[in-house]
Amino acid sequence: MHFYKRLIPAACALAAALVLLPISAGAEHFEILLRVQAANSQADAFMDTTPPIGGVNRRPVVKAKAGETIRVSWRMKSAYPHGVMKAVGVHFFVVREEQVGQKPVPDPAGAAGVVDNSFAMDFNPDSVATGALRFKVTEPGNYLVRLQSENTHQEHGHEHFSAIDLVVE
Ligand SMILES: [Cu+2]
Repeated sequence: MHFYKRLIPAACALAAALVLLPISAGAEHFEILLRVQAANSQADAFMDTTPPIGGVNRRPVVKAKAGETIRVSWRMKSAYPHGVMKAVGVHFFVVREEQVGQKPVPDPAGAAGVVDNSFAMDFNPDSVATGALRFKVTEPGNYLVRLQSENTHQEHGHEHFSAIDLVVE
């Protein structure tokens, strides 16, 4: 009898997991392209999702020298044909990081932040947001350049991002 009582919660947990699975498997809500260009190095990155923290894909690395102009451009397009995604946060930032390829994302609003821009918009099925930025990094070190969605986790089960590491020597 005792044994049966334990089985019931386990069965419920399994049913919940099966219901959630199709939602998180359909990860196509946005197409993202992020490009970072330095004088002699450049890279493109595409969409990744979180969780897990820091995503799944290995990030490309761009190398630059201190004081070089770094050019960044990004494009975020709805890949969701079924309706309007309301009040999506679009957050672009550059932040110092400890190690190239690290998974934890430092807080751009904190001491590690270099650039921090964000806004919110509704994405219709054909909506596209783009941005471009030039900046200079004067301090050698490792930096994370990242564009991410916010406020979509509740509906989609994840957030979307694209990220590139910038190594300044
Ligand atoms: Cu998605």
